[in-house]
Amino acid sequence: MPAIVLVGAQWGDEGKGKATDLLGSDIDYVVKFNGGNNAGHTVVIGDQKYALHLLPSGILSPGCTPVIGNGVVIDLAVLIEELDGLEARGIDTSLLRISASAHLIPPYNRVLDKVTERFLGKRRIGTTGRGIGPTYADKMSRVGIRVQDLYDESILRQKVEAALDVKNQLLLKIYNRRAVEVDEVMEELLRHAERIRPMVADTVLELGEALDAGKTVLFEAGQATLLDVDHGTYPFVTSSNATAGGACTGSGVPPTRIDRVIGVFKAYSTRVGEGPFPTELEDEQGEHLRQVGAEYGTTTGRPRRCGWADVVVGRYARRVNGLTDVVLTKLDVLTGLETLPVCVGYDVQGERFDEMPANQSDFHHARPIYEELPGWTEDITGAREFSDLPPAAQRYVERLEELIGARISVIGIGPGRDEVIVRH
Ligand code: 2SA
Ligand code: GDP
Ligand code: MG
Repeated sequence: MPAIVLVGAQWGDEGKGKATDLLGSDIDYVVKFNGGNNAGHTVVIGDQKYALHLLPSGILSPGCTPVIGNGVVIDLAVLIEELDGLEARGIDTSLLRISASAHLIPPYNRVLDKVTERFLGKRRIGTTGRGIGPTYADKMSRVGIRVQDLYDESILRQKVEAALDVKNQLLLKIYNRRAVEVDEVMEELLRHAERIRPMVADTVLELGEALDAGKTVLFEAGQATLLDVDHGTYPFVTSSNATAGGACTGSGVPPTRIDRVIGVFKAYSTRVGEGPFPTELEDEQGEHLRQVGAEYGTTTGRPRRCGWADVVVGRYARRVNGLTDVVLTKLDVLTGLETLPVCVGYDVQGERFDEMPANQSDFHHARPIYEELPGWTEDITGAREFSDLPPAAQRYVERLEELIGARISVIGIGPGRDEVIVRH
């Protein structure tokens, strides 16, 4: 299986980091193709817990080459901090490759992200405040700063000056903030330029050659299907393509080379930030899922909104991403609940929707139609075969599989690397 894409099938934090780590030993290259340090992937190996933001989770697998693709936006200081943190814990980061075409998050975009949110007030998106949206906006407006610009100071200065012409107007006149100086931006951008220079590469060529040589490449998405700027719950989305198509544009590997697309689906639903969430539980049941599932943002520490599983979302993710199989995570969190409602459709002001409404207003008004499945009380964290699971847990998995329409090939039953059931 030379090229595999791994995506989030809901609103993120499904456990993509752990799923990537599980595949780690079979993977030669792992590519982050979208987003930046808004992502947070937690991987637990033995008694060690790693939180990754800018680096793909495959960096934890010895011998696997991590790649930051052209579709990523990079905050250099965060990247260096993450690299140093991993090195200090004995993780080899020397193989890292960084696309010369990836965009950099300049300091003014961090400021703009935060002040825009404040300005929006109750219409805010609930961003992570890392400057992600403004940096992708600059990319599309063709005023972005790329990794390769670091190595030609005069070009870099011209680009920073051009960007600041507009940004300072915004900061001064609209947001009543101080103007940013060209020199302070130059200093921040250039501070780590030499340190990363040996890692900067033509990653399109390197990945193409790796695939030609029969190597296995895993593309690891940040965020998820419903946070995708085109296919998510716009405008309550992130600013990149987090769906499988993004793996191609964000890495330069063409669609004809992708062999398999794995969707990671949590056994219930969570969302951080604002936006519609039909199965959200704003009661003690939601609080129960948050506590048992430890549902707090890996990057910002924000409490995640929690709700029941939604297979309309799952089916939509299957369609948009072309899922070949599903990794179902956090089944253990549902242990002890008497009944498990699964959302199988929406009621939108009297009209039934079995598929994702194309119109956002309909989705905002969607009320979940539930099918209730029986729960189980047995501790399932020790299960290693599907047949070790209590019948009700097996039924829950099989029903989700039926309703989503893709095979559930792996089941997570705890955060640890070995707390997993692989179905053959
Ligand atoms: P942004 O910062 O522009 O990407 O925010 C736009 C929306 O995208 C959501 N978003 C996320 N949702 C879930 N998990 C994310 N990563 C972190 C984690 C989040 C955290 O792993 O927990 O720590 O808070 C992530 N990144 C972006 C965001 O909430 C907005 O709704
Ligand atoms: P990602 O953004 O999709 O990589 O997910 P996060 O790392 O932000 O959030 C998933 C959380 O769930 C992490 O803390 C994982 O350690 C944890 N996790 C992953 N799989 C399982 C599982 O099967 N059971 C339990 N209890 N926790 C899990
Ligand atoms: Mg996360």
